[in-house]
Amino acid sequence: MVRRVTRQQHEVVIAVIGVTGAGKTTFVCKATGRDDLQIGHGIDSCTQEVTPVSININGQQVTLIDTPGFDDSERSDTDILDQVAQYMTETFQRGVLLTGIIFLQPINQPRLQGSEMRRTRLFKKLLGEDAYKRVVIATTMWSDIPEAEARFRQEERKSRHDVWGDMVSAGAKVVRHDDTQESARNIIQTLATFDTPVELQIQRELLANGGKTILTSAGKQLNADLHQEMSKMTREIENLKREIEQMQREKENTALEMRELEERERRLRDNKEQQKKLEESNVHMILNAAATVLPPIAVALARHASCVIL
Ligand SMILES: Nc1nc2c(ncn2[C@@H]2O[C@H](COP(=O)(O)OP(=O)(O)OP(=O)(O)O)[C@@H](O)[C@H]2O)c(=O)[nH]1
Ligand SMILES: [Mg+2]
Repeated sequence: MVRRVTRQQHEVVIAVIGVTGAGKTTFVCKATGRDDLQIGHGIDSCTQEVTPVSININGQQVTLIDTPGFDDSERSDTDILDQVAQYMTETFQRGVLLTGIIFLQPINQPRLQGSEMRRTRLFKKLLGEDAYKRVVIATTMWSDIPEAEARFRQEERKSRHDVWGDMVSAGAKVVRHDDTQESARNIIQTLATFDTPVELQIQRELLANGGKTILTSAGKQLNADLHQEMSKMTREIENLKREIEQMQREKENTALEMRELEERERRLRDNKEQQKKLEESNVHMILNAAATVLPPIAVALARHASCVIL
């Protein structure tokens, strides 16, 4: 049974969340100066476990919690959500309470895609509206695209209520992360000023329902998204099946038509040959008739007759 406990000591604890490849581990390395954490350089997702990393920044104990990213190449969002939820609940029970959340978002995505919208919705459900004021949305990968384009994309996400707008209205901050230690520490500093803990919606909900992820808002959101995706896939499969059937029918028709075509071509060739034979055979007969059937005298008579007529 999950039990609620109170915060035992003040320390800054910040969860770093975001999709895979957003730069979470890089951020933690930059902020702490650690170089032993695994950063992903390929297309595969990298961080496998929730990993707390503690450091003393200007005399203040700060723990950054690096998390595996959603949209993992190997594991499902359900597995990642379970893992993050499990860690958050266990630490919550041990009295390790969060000061804030850094939500990293790469800004080099071509446009607002469905997958980004889905994951943003999921993060919001995980955090809960009450926690928005303790959220810093930090955009990464600025060096990958022209600055004006990155600014435009950030502003677009900020202004849209269904992306970050609702979080911003409730107190979340949107900042640019420049991939430097100074930038990372400035972001941490904006959260370190809070000296009270924040409860995430998922922690509250897991306490209330005995730890069942599916009953939390994030779990329900993920479930609804999965249903929607499954319906879409079912429709796509049905369409593909219909297209394949149609192609097979067309293939059968094509084979029939090909046979028909070949038959006609064969008959045309036959006819041409026959016609040629017929022509040759005619000439042959006339020549033969003139040369062999009519005696020379008959030919002479015929010539003479035609002269008389003329
Ligand atoms: N240009 C640029 N590259 C970055 C930045 N942050 C991270 N990267 C690069 O992005 C890649 C992924 O970085 P990670 O820190 O492993 O990303 P992650 O969010 O921890 O990924 P997972 O562990 O898979 O969830 C690495 O090649 C980093 O060098 C950034 O701010 N700018
Ligand atoms: Mg990582």
